[in-house]
Amino acid sequence: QGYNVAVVGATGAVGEKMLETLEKKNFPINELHLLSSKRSAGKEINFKGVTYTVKEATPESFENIQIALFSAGGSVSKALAHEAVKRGAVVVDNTSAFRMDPDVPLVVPEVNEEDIAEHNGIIANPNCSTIQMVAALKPIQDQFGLSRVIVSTYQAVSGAGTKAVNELEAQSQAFLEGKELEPEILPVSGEKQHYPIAFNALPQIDVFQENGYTFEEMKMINETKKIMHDSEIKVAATCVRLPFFTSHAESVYVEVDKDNISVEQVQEVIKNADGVVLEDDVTNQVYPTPLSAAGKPDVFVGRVRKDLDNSKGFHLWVVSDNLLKGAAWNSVQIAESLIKNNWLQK
Ligand code: 11C
Repeated sequence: QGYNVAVVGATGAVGEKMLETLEKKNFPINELHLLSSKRSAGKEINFKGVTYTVKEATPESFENIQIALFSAGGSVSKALAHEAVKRGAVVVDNTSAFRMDPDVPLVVPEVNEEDIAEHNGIIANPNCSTIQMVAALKPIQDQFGLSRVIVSTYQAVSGAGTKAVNELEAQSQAFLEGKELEPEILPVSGEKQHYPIAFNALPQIDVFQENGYTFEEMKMINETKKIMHDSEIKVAATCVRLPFFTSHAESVYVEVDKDNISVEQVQEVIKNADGVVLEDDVTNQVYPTPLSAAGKPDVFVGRVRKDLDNSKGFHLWVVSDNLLKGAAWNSVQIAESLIKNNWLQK
């Protein structure tokens, strides 16, 4: 049996990975509808040897659609997700539009798959940097309890979209040729001030909030508490953009509840967790990097070590492909879970 599936934002960086993931997982598709904003409509995309013309997404596009994967920006989701639900579709939304809505489950299947059952038509896919962190934290929370998380991120430019990828490429070339850099996109498209990303590090991802944190940092803080079902966990984040294309890396400090936990015990629970791969052998210089994780669907963890001052404190290095587990792969996993558990119909 196949399902009628719509991919909204099919021409974007995540949309492309969604199609790759649907193909790779041999997702049961009856009809595939590729949708986008007016600007990208008319483009042609090949899926499993068939050429599809991308159509402009309108409310009527969702007639007879059972599963709609949205990744065309928050404004498109706000305008059309409820229209899709009204017409009988279940929406998996990869934008920040509904993530903190109490009526919308926010899901990383390895962490809180059961929340999908509570959906009222929309399930939100968390922010990429949150997804990989909570996947690594869940086995630690389950086994040892978790009271505090302090994360610093090292994020790829693809998180900011195709224009940011192109900007890094062009600036790198210009820099090596000794030319002047003319930043136009990063740190945030549409902001007043832009800075070069090539050979640089930008401590701003998304816009600043009144409390001095960026929206990306607040997403990591608020989404972590919601997904892990614990509003008491203390979370702080500093999010930084670096000049590489794929995968986000994170230095994560955690404090567990239990006493006398060893590094080996933490490594063991991470090793046994679904969707998480332990790559941690410093004697042989084994640890994940953005390049080694790119193109793979898992979350990779290395450099597990004990804090030198706090006996309940541990440091981890967490890396994952931001467009796969951070976006497309997680969305398709949610869609698979809807089917497997009979959660499509309410
Ligand atoms: C970045 N994490 O790397 C962002 C991209 O809320 O889904 C994902 C934005 C989001 O810029």
